[in-house]
Amino acid sequence: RREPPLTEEGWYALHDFRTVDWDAWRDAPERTRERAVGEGIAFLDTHSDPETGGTAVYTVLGHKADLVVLHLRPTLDELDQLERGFESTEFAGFTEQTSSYISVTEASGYTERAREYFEGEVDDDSGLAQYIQSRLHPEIPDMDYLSFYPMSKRRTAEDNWYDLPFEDRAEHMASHGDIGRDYGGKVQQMITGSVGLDDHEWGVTLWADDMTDVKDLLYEMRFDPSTSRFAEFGQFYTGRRFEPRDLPAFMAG
Ligand code: 76R
Repeated sequence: RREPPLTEEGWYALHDFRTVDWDAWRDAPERTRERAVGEGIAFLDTHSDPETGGTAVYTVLGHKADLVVLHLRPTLDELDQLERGFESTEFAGFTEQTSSYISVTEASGYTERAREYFEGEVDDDSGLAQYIQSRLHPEIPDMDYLSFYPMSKRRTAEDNWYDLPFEDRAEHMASHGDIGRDYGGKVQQMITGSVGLDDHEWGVTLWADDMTDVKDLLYEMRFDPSTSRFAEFGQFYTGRRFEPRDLPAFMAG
């Protein structure tokens, strides 16, 4: 029997993808539209608090969605309320939820140091503990672009991640982490686990000010065995950050 890595979970994440019914929007009376964007802004603005989670909104390029609202919160109950709270705004009446993803921030004990943390041998105010806490309770960075996709680890007869001994998986994750760290400052990532919560095993949320940095990072990872042999991907989404107060400009096209 193989041992799973120890994990610790932090905030829950909801990626709420929406398309806009542009025909209905154009046909709506001016007063309705003003009320709708007003409600949309009020909802998105009052629901951001970096202490207890965060909310950010992005336009989504391409046909898969027009918007994604990302919420991070300590409990699923809060995410449930937020999802329905948004649905009850007049603004949401002009949108349709085309996709969504439910997951929870996750740190895993693959590295030697992380194992010490999980075994309680590390001070709460040490750099390592603070680093892990920042991965579990991330502040949504003030970066312009977002990339999101769900992924799983492969389970085929030849390449089955879940059949590998712990040491082999730890080695793969170490070389994976080495690639990632080279992009420090350029690409920020949030790894959220979704086993039992959604259709894939993890959500990958990446932020950057230059999307070619994301492309370079992912391309490099594609050649690393942790990805080349063991990764299976869902759909990719590309978003651009905007402030809630710019909702009227977004809706004006
Ligand atoms: O060094 C550390 O403290 C953490 C090392 C680390 C782990 C354990 C790490 C580093 N990741 C870990 C786990 Mn990651 N990560 C991805 C993707 O598109 C692809 O090919 C893969 C999608 C990206 C882009 C990425 C980026 N990582 C994981 C796991 C869980 C595996 C498990 O538990 O079995 C997945 C699914 C996953 C996927 N990773 C990093 C990055 C980056 C940029 C880093 C370095 C970040 C840093 O050190 O701050």
